[in-house]
Amino acid sequence: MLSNTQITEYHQDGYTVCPNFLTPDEVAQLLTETEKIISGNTLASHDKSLMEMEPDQPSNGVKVRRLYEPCTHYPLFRTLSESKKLLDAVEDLIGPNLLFHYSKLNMKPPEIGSVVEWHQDLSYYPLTNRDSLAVLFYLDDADAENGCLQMLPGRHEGDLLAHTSEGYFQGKATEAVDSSEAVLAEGKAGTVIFMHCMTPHASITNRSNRSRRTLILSYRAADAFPIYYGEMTSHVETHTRLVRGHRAQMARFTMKEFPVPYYKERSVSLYELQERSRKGEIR
Ligand SMILES: O=C(O)CCC(=O)C(=O)O
Repeated sequence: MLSNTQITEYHQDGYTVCPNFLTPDEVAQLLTETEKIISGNTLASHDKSLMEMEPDQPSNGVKVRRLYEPCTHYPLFRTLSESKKLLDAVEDLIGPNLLFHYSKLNMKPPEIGSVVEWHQDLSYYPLTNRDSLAVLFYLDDADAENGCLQMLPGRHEGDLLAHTSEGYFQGKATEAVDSSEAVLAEGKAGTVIFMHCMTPHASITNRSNRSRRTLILSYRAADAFPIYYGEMTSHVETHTRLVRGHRAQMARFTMKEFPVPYYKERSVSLYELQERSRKGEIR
C-alpha cells in the first residue's frame, strides 16, 4: 500500500519514488536470475527473441541492452508482477481492476548503456483512457553518472508532445523538451518508481563503470483499451493478462482525440526505433 503522500505526489507530479520497496534479498534473486538468462549470449550469437544486445561492441561482446518480456518468459518475474504488495500499490493509483500490460529489463551496462531520449509511454500505445503506468524497479544503485531516470514533473496532464515527423512515429519527442526542468530520480537498488503513462522521461548513456539495471512493468486499468490496432499493438497485447479484479465489459473514454502512432515498420524496441529516427531513416 502506498501512503497518502505518495498517492498525492503521483497525481500531482506524474510519478512517485518509493525507496526500499524491494528487500536486498529480492533484488539479489532477480539479479541472479538475470545473470543466468543472459549468460553465454554474445553480440554475434544470442537469442533475438529474448534479448537485444548493445550494438556498439565487438562481436564476442556480452553486453545486453534489454531482456524482452521477462514477466512472460520467467516465473520469478511473473510472480513479482502478480505479487500482492505491488498490485496493492498499483490499485492505489489506477483502481481495482488491473491488466498487466508488458515488461522489459533495461540493462544499461557500464560505459556503454544506450541513451533513452525524451518520450511519453502512451505515445507508443494509445489507450481509451490514461489510467496506465510503468513501475520501474532499480536493481542497482542509480544516479546521474550511470543514467538514472529523468522525468518532467507535472507534465502528465496536458496534451501529448509531438512524437511524429513526416507522418511517421519516431519513438521520441520531436518537439523541444526543456530538460532544465527535469528531475533526476536517483535511488538505491530496491527503489521503485511509479510513473504515469503521460510523464515525459529519458535517461542518458551510462558513463560509469557500474551497471544500471532497471526492470519495468506496465499496468493499466482493465477498461483502458487500445484505440489503434497496428502490428505493434497486436504484438504487445499478447502479453496482456488480468491480474486483479474483473475484465471490463465497457471501454472508458476520457479523451476526445489522441495522436495515432504510424510505425513505418515493425521495430524490436524503443532503442532501435530512436536510433533509426536519429539517422533520419523514418520518413
Ligand atoms: O531505462 C530507462 O532509463 C528508461 C526506459 C524507458 O523509458 C523505456 O524503456 O521505455
